[in-house]
Amino acid sequence: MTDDIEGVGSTTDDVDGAASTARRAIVAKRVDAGTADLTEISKLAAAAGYEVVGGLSQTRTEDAAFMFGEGKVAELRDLVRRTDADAVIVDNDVGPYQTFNIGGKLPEGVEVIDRFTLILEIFGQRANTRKAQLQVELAELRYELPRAEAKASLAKRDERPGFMGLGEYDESVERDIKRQISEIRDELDSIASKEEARREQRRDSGFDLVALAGYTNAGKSTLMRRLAAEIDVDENADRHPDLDTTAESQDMLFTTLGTTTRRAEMKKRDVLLTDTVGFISDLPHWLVESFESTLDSVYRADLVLLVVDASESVEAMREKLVTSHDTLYERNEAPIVTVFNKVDQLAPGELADKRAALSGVAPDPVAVSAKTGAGVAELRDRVEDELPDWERERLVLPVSDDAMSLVSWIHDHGHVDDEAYANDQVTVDFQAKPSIVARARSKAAALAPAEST
Ligand SMILES: Nc1nc2c(ncn2[C@@H]2O[C@H](COP(=O)(O)OP(=O)(O)OP(=O)(O)O)[C@@H](O)[C@H]2O)c(=O)[nH]1
Ligand SMILES: [Mg+2]
Repeated sequence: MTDDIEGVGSTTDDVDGAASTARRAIVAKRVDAGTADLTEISKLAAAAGYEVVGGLSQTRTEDAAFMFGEGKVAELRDLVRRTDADAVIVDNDVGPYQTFNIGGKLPEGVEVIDRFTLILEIFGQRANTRKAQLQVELAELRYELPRAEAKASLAKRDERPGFMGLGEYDESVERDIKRQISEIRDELDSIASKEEARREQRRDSGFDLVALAGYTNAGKSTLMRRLAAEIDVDENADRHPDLDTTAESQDMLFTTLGTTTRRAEMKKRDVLLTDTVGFISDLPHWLVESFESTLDSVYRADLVLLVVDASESVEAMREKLVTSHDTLYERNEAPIVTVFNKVDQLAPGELADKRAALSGVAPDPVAVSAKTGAGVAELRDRVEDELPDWERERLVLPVSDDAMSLVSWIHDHGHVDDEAYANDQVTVDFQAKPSIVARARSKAAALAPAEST
């Protein structure tokens, strides 16, 4: 029996009394070979607000009717009774028929939930922007669509006296789902193009866009706060609305769902850092696609920081690195810097061993602790090194009001190395993105009499 899961308790730390209202869940998983690991599904269940009251696993081939063996399902029923659970969460791709069958063996009212439905539940609870809500709705509809299609074609085939019209009804349900999907897609597209315009606007203002990516719980949000902390103090005055999110860190999966952007000033470059939803393994493509536009900020960044939890085993790190690279390389053109986070958790020598073991998938990682701040200065330097190169330029301008506002524009959009005044002229030596340099030149040309050397 595997009723007790070590190290996985309830994470419901609500005030007295609230805990008793938490839904109680049994987690269950079947694997073909080896031993089933219930850790992740338990964490997901906790993230969705369940109190995990028991676990059950089985190593055997899939049973077509019940997913598990029938004996195991009987065991599951006993466990549900003993623990008074409200739900059974199965960490397998349970088909609708299997879900129905398992449910039939359980006490009345006990829900059978699969991994995807559970993740959708979490997303649904945390979706607090229009975009996140639309994405959750889209994922739900895409989950329902094949089920509705199957029903419609079954009903059509089975149409017989007494059931007349049912096929038509199911077909209209199917059409309705398709219509809703296309409406949501349209709305998401229009949100995405607004966001794209905003990214371009920010680039035009001289910002480099850096995105944090990586698995859920890797420490992205903690690192974001670490990198943004110093500048945040004097930035409060003119915060963009979406910079004004109190990033939170919890030892919980999918803490961050929406996208948060904050300013992180480096030595020279002005960086906007974006934190977003974490990856997780074993998601069906329809679910990943539904959340694709959330990851646009990663795919369209100037640089991606791929954060990995270095306190995990080499095997776990390797798997996550490979999956992350697959996800990123498909759509991403920006350079990627791998960040080994949580190095405060490592034993002496462990970091060197992990670096060596993972050099194939993570060639030159920066090791940091977002928690203690160790290695963060090195990371800042690395970010500046890896960002697309700036161009150098020297402009000689007449001293006039227009020229002075150009000089201050250059200060805002690039990095001024030297500014010298002589003979009614000002000479500005600066570095900036090629597009900014080009604009500064044409602005300078519009001033008369102007020279550029
Ligand atoms: N020991 C240690 N813990 C860390 C470090 N960085 C983050 N953590 C912890 O790891 C957990 C997850 O951190 P988050 O920053 O929320 O992780 P995330 O990648 O944003 O996670 P999601 O938003 O769920 O995708 C929290 O409990 C953090 O306190 C670190 O450098 N060292
Ligand atoms: Mg986060």
